[in-house]
Amino acid sequence: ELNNISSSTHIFRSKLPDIPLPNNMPLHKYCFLKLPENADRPCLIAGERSYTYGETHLATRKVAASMSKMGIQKGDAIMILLPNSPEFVFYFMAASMLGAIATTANPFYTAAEISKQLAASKAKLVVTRSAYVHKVGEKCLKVVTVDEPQDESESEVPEVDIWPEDPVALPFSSGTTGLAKGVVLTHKSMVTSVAQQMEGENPNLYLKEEDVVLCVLPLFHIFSMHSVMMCSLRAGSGILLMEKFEIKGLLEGIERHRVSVAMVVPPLVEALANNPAVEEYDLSSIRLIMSGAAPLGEQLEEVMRKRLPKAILGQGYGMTEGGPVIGMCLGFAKYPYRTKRGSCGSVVRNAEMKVIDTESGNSVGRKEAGEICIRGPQIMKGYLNDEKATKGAIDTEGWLHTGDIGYVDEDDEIFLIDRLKELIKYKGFQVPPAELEHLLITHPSISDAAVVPQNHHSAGQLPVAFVVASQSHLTEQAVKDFIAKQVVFYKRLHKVYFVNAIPKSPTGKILRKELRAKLASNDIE
Ligand code: 4UU
Repeated sequence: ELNNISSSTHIFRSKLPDIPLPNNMPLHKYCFLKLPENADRPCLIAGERSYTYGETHLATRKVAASMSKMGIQKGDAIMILLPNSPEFVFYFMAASMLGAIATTANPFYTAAEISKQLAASKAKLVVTRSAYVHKVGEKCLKVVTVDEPQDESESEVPEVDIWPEDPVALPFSSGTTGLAKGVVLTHKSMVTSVAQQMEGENPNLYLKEEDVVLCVLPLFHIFSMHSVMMCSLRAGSGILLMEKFEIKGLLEGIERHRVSVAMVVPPLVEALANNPAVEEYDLSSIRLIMSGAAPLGEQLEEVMRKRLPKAILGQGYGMTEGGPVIGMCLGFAKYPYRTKRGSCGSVVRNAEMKVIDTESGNSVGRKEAGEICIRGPQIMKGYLNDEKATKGAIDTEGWLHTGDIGYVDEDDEIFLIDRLKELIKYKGFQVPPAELEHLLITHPSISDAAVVPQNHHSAGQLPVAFVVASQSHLTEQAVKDFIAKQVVFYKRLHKVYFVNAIPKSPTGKILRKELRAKLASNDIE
C-alpha cells in the first residue's frame, strides 16, 4: 500500500470539465466553422485594407488554387516569410486546405538563418515580399512575392483527404537544448489546442464576435499564430494586423479600431503601462490583456492594472512544442474565476500536468517546485527528422518535459520560477545558445565558447558569451560584430567575457549554471 502511494503520480487537471474535441477535422475547416453566419463580419484589418470572413475565405481558396497550380501538393512544405499581413493568413490557411505544411520564419532573419530553415524543412515554395527575396538564396526554389494585392485565378481547389495526424504547421524552436528544430504540429494537435481554449459551455479564453483582437506579435511565432490568428478566427472576432511595434501606431490602432483584446509580451505591457504617450489615447475599449512568452513582473502587473482597471489582465503560458498552450488564465473564461497575481494560468482542459523533482524524476505535490510536464492530444508529434531530440522531449509515457521550473498552488494556478533549459528569451523571442556557440567556434581566433542569459529589466534576458580566445588580440567588439553579421538583431551578443576555459561536466556539457552564477555575482575578470 505505502509503496503504491509513494510511487503514484500527482496529476493536475483543469477546473473546467473535459469536453468532446472536434479534432478529427482539418484545421482550416475548424477555424472557419463560423463562416456561414459570419460571412459579412470583419475578419482581417490591415492599414487601409480589410476583409470580411467571406472575403478572407475566398482569398484563401484562390491562394490554395494558385499554389496547387504551382505544384504544391499534400505533404509539401511551404515557407511563409512575411510580416503580419492578410497574406500570412491566406497562405497559412491555404496550405492547410492543400494538406501542405507551413513553416514560418522571421522576415528579419539573415540569409544564413533562412537557408538553414529552408534546408531542414525542405520547403518547395517561399512566400515573401520583394524586399526579402534577396535573402532567399536557393536557386531551384519557387518564390512568390505578395507586395501587390493579387487576383489569383478562381480555379478549383483540389479535393484533398486530410487526416488528423497529418502535419499542418512547422514552426522552429530549440526546445530545451541544442539548435532550432522543426516542431511538427498536426491538424489534430492544433485543433485540439484551439478547442481547449474556445469550446465548451465555459470556454477558457472567451472571445466574442464583437471583439477586435490585436495582432502585433509576429504571426511566425506560435503565440500569435495560435492564440491570435486561429483562436480569433474560430471565435469569429476581428483581427487588427500590425506589421511592427511602434508605440504611436499601436495606440492609434487600438483607439481607432476599438481593440478589445490585447495579446502581448511583457515589454509591450511595459509600454502600455508606462509610456507617457498612452495618456493621449483612449484605450477604454480594451477588456482583456493576455501576456505570454516570457515572465511578467508582478510590479508591472500592478501598474498595468491601475492604468486599465476595467480590463482583465492575466497570462498565457505556452511552448511551441506544447501545441502551444500549457496554461491559461481562468480569469479569461466566459464565467471567470478569480486568479492571483504572478500566476501563469491553470493547465488547459483535456490535458494532464505533473511537476517532477529534477533529481529523482518523481512527481511532487502542490506548492512543490519542479519541472513542469504536460500530456494531451495537443502536444507536438515530434521534431522533424530528429528522433533523438523527440525522445529527449517527450518520454515513453507521452509527457512533454518543458524545461520550466515551477509549481501548482492550492487553487490549481501555475507559477513559473526559473528556466532549467538552455533557451534564452529576448522579449519573448527565442535565442538558442547552441546556435551562437556553433557560430562562435567557427571564428579562427576562438577555441571554445558558451552563451548564457543575463537578466535585463526590459528585454527579460540578453545573450552574453564566454569565449576562450586562441589569439590574444581578439577584442570584444570583433566578436560581437562577427555574430551580428550572421544573426537577426535579437540574437546579437550583449557582452563578451574572455576566459581561460569553459566550465564543463565530465561528459563535456557546458556548466551553464556556473556561468550564470558568475554573471549574477559579478565575479568576472
Ligand atoms: C514565463 O513562448 C512561447 C509560447 C507562448 C504562448 C503561446 C500561446 C503564450 C500564450 C499563448 O496563448 O513558446 P516558445 O516555444 O517560444 O517558448 C517557450 C518558453 C516556455 O517554456 C517558457 O520558458 O517560453 C517561456 N514562457 C513563459 N515564461 C512562455 N510563456 C511564459 C509565461 N511566463 N507566461
